[in-house]
Amino acid sequence: MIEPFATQVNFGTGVIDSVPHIITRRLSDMRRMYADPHTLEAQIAAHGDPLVYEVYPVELPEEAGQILHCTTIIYPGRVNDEYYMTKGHFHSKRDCGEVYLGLSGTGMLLLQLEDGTVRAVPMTPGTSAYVPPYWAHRTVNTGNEPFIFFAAWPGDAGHDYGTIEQTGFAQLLVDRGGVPTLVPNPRYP
Ligand code: PAN
Ligand code: ZN
Repeated sequence: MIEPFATQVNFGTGVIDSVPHIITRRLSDMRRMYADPHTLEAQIAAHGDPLVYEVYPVELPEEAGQILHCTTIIYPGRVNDEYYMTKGHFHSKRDCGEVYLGLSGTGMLLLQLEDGTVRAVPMTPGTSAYVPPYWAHRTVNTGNEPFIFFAAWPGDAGHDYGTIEQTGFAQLLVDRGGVPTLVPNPRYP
């Protein structure tokens, strides 16, 4: 039995107090995620492996009935014309959805079905975005400041990163003259 508790979420920084283990993702963790691997390696060499995003997960057992929740902070940046973003995943238990709430900055939630159907949902502070069951999801920072959001999902959902890691999303979100634009992913089968 878990005692009721509350955490304090800083909407401006994304920091959740009392989170013992922060997840950090650097450019070197994103090697398979970008369409232009040469620019990615050049940026790591030139800039010493910059931070792409951080996750503050509230510590809870990953089991049915629990509601896992966290904040994610995606820093502004690009690899060539592709924005900094999360790895993206399906839930291992495909019939588990999720809710995202925008806290700070500007971004896009990309969603994809197993058949390659892609949807994009813009997010700003106050946007409550719904990830329905069966949709893979990735968030992208399309602005010039950190993009921060809160997420809550079922404790037994699990994370399947492999499927997205192998093929990527069917469409890439790229900067075209300052405008976030979806283009076909040449790597997608
Ligand atoms: C989110 C994500 C978080 C980081 O909490 O896990 O934004 O993205 P990746 O997990 O794709 O690296 C979520 O969707 N949880 O299920
Ligand atoms: Zn998820």
